[in-house]
Amino acid sequence: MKRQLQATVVKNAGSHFLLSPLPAWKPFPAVLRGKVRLEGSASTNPVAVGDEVLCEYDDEPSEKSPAIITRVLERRNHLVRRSTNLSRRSHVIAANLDRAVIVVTLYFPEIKQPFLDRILVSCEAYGVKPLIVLNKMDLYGSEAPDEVARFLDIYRQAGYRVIPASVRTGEGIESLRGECSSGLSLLTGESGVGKSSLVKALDPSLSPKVGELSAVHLQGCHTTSLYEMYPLSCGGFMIDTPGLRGFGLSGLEAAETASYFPEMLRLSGKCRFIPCTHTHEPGCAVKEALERGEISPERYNSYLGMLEEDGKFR
Ligand SMILES: Nc1nc2c(ncn2[C@@H]2O[C@H](COP(=O)(O)OP(=O)(O)OP(=O)(O)O)[C@@H](O)[C@H]2O)c(=O)[nH]1
Ligand SMILES: [Mg+2]
Ligand SMILES: [Zn+2]
Repeated sequence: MKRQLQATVVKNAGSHFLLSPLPAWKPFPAVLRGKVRLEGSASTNPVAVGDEVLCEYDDEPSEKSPAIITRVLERRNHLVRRSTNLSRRSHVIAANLDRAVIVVTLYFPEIKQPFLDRILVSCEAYGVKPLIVLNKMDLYGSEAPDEVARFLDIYRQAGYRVIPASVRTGEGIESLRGECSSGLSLLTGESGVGKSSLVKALDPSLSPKVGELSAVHLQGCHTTSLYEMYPLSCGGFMIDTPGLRGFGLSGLEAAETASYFPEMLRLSGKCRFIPCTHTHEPGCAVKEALERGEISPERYNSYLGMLEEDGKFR
């Protein structure tokens, strides 16, 4: 007699998965039925961590006789990226998220602001609430406060919540725990910024693998290689992910792009010409705000970069 169960994907190891009937934490192995595999051909992975699925099993599912995933239920939201801007296929990072925690560092590794902005745009486009963690505060020393202040200014002015944090000193950990104590959170960002270290800091009983930075380039070594969810003792669930190398935006229209910059969206309708690309048009409210310093040049440049790319690859 086959039994059916609804469960959440808590680990994705390519063709093998772990499922758990959340909020209960009882992970068991599962595999995909061939048919389900084909349905999601637009993306490289039809099933992602966070997906709600239906599965069937005979007895207790085990490594030897895993449950079989028969259906992926409709997603509340999901986050997608293309591995490069030229690739047509997209990769679903995770599904059914309450928030995405984007981890960055000013140095070690050095921040790539346009990359952060692309992840933020993607969160806005896919309806996932972003939260920025500026990690490794302990390393910035006395010369960096100006740069820290500038970073906080840019993103807070744009309308984002930014938590300065340090796994070493514990700064910001309590605030982050407060944010992540319910629902499902995703940790994302470049390799080596401290995503797995943050999981450990939030709940010391957990032990995701933490890597060293490469001595030469002071960059991460891609220590985390799988998408894996952890139950936090404070109540929420957290997905640790492999460090991103690039973030190709998937299927965004040029005209939409500005609406995914909250500080530009606020001005929509105030430009003389509608639609306005906020590039060459006279009477553009966005460019006026830029001149008054109410929109940061860094964010505006990221926007221009996205438009340019969009034109190039279309
Ligand atoms: N000084 C300092 N080092 C940190 C902090 N957080 C993490 N690290 C160090 O940064 C290195 C990388 O940490 P990980 O947690 O493995 O980084 P990750 O983002 O999970 O990296 P990937 O799994 O490769 O994507 C390790 O040597 C950590 O000890 C921090 O707040 N301060
Ligand atoms: Mg990691
Ligand atoms: Zn405009």
